[in-house]
Amino acid sequence: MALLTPKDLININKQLQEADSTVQRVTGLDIKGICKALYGTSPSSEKVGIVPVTSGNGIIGNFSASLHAITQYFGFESFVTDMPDVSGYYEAVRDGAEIILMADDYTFLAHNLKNGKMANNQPCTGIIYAEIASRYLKAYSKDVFVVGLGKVGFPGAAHLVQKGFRVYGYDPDENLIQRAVSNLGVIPFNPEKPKKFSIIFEATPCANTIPESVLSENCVLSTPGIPCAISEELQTKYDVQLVAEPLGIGTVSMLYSVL
Ligand code: NAD
Ligand code: 2YG
Ligand code: MG
Repeated sequence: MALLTPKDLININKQLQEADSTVQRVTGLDIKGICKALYGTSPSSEKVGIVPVTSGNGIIGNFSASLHAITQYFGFESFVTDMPDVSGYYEAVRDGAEIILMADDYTFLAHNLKNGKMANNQPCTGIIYAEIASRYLKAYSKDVFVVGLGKVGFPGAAHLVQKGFRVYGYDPDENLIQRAVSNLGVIPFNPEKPKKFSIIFEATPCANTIPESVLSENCVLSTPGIPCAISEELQTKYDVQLVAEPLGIGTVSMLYSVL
């Protein structure tokens, strides 16, 4: 289990602004536009209550404050409760929250108390990063390389298959490749047979997961994975369009999915 650190979340507003302008350049839509197109929903002044949770590894410095900044950035009214855990949940509902955001070490959820809809961060993150990749305006084919087929990568791969892309998948865990082949029709990527891609979606907790041989000039790499999948050197060498941000894109995907 790879947990965020306070350092990942430094300058979250700047990270979001930069990600938003990259998404706009790559797809022609900003992040809100992507969410609207993906879920067919729009916010109408829903109030979001953010509840800090102390269980397991406990509070992550900057986590609740970052969720506050992210929700405000995307135009939601929001507040962080003073108390954590059950007392914080009580406080959030008492003070008018319509959507609850909270996370322990295993689950980060959004729960809309008005319509009962609930979202999990992992599939919502995979789906939105895959959606962004799929909308690359300069893609030269329908081939997509998916690196990492775990809790974030698998739903992203499923979304790409459902959108009609030809998905090549890689994960060092052979069981996960087999699951993606039999459930989704993913084509196993063979590292011995190099192939170049203009669209790459990555979701692993490891650095340097993208081999140089798959990069084409000006390809898009859409990746929620932390640390970043590619070195600055390779990014510059191939002029890679990098969409990477630690918390906001996945969070707004969750919020739009429960509207
Ligand atoms: P997971 O453990 O379920 O899946 C990760 C997968 O990556 C595993 O199947 C693993 O075998 C595979 N992997 C490891 N090394 C690899 C390599 N070299 N090449 C290909 N695959 C490799 O984890 P997850 O829940 O899917 O999360 C993936 C990453 O996304 C983590 O870093 C997590 O912190 C991050 N994440 C980011 C956001 C965000 O908003 N940016 C949101 C959720 C998760
Ligand atoms: O309330 C708090 O401060 C903590 N209980 C939050 C714990 C979140 C743990 N989860 C993660 O670090 C992530 N893997 C999930 C967050 C999605 C963005 N990467
Ligand atoms: Mg994100």
